[in-house]
Amino acid sequence: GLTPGVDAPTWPEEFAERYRRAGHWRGETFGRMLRERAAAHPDRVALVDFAPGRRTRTYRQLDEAADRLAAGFAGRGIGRGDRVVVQLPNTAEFAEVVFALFRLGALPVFALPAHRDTEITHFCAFSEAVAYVIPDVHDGFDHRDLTTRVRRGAPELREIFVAGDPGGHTALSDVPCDPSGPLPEPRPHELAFLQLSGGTTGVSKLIPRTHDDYLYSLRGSNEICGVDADTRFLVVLPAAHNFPMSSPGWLGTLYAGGRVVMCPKPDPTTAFALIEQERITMTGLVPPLALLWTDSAPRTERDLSSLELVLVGGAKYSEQAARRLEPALGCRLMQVFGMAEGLVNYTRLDDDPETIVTTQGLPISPDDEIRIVDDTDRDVPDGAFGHLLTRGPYTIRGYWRAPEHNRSAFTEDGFYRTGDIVRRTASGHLVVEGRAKDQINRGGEKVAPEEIENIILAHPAVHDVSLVAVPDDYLGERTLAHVILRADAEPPTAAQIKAFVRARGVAAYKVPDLVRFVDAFPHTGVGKVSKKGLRSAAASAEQR
Ligand code: J2J
Repeated sequence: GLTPGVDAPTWPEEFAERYRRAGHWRGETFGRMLRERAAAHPDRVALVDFAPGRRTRTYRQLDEAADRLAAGFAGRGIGRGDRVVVQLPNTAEFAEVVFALFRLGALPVFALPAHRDTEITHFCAFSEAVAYVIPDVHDGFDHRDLTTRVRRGAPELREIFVAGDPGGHTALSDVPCDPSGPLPEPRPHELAFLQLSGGTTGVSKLIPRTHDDYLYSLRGSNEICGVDADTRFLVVLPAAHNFPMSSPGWLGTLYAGGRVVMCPKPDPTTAFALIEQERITMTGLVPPLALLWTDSAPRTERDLSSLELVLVGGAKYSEQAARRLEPALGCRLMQVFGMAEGLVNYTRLDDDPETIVTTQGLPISPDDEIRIVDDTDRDVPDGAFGHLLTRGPYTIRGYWRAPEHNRSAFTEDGFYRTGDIVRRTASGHLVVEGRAKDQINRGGEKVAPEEIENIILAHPAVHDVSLVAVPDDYLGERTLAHVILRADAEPPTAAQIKAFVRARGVAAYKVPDLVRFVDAFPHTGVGKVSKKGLRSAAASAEQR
């Protein structure tokens, strides 16, 4: 599971060599990175969290905690290449567990705290995870309740570790740790972790990222955003998501020797208090949160003057909203258009103000290759919009164990088909115009219609269903399920359909916002094929 090329396509040697020669891939690993920072400035604070009281970790403490946990995990039989599903909220334990796994060459699979048994079972089963790490109770939900169902669906799962009260499992704090000798170190070109894709098909694909490629994206992001040892980065979004992890995020901040502050909740009241108290300089937000903060800032009593830069991305940020952020928050705005598969674009600090509010930025790297093409993969004329394809030193060449899907998600010469519709301005900045992929972007949270349609289809009264996006002032898009009922069944209410989805155990953001009962799908055209027909055709194609 550790060597790229075995479980997923990797960069051809000529590209790898080019990226090394250019100095992008420097042979660093996450484990050594933290070790070096801890040696250079052991007593500097690396991380602050509130779980629930204020706790700090110096670089030395974080490094030692990672070593201790690595030894403990090794004692429990976790080793090189093993997958471990990590589902932890914004706490110090998240960083400790992840660095411990990095040290072992075990691969964290980054689940979000919102995921429930359907998603977690899939991540554990598909990745053949040997362990699953959870909090005890988070946001009113007892994660230990998930474990029975997850275990049933994921036979390889041996260990469940709990941050907090273990309730019959193993507490992270009780992991026995007598180092049994030096641990084997992963190599820079090997896989470091599996990130989640937003998904367009029934289930999320796993994204294999290497030490070399991800560390390059951190270094590049830090340079663009001006992250250094004085940076105090507030992690507002779930720490497991690629954006707050790497753009420049908490890993970028640790790379630079700065301070990470884990925000327990994203609301302005909580976050503004922490900005004042912790003298926060930088953070990253999705557009709905940026709107909420912008609206709340003029009325706050809190001192936000330490804030220098707010990054906004994950979904389209409207120009009108973007214009209001800097005056309201008294800091700079940077737009970021990124993806867990790789490519990240930022507006630059020295871009003119119009560019910052009207574009989604430029790629990190001079070696990020961008193509904008029509439906037949031919390049469109300059300035026209089309499908964004990309290839580069931190963009994957294929998903993990998904050869069939990879054939359509990548071109033959290794460009990733982002599914985004963009155009390029004269300055090279990208503007996101829309989306060709079957995905709904609910304020930065991605919903794959097929996943939810499949759940609703299991309802006994449902004949067919189509999940679509509807515009929403706050979230950008919300989900609407068009449901065709069976003639012979007792008709359910909209609330019952939502409750049915919720009861199946999926993240709350995937439960349809609206349900509408229809006789036929409204977007009828000549020769229209039903979604159900499309799905079964796709399923039999996959089986072939
Ligand atoms: C429009 N659509 C955007 C933007 C992402 C940094 C920032 C975001 C992500 C992320 C990330 C957008 N305007 N500014 O990983 O490191 C949509 C696109 C894209 C998809 C990727 C990062 N920024 N998007 O959002 O993997 O459709 O990563 O392809 O979750 O989000 O989603 P995800």
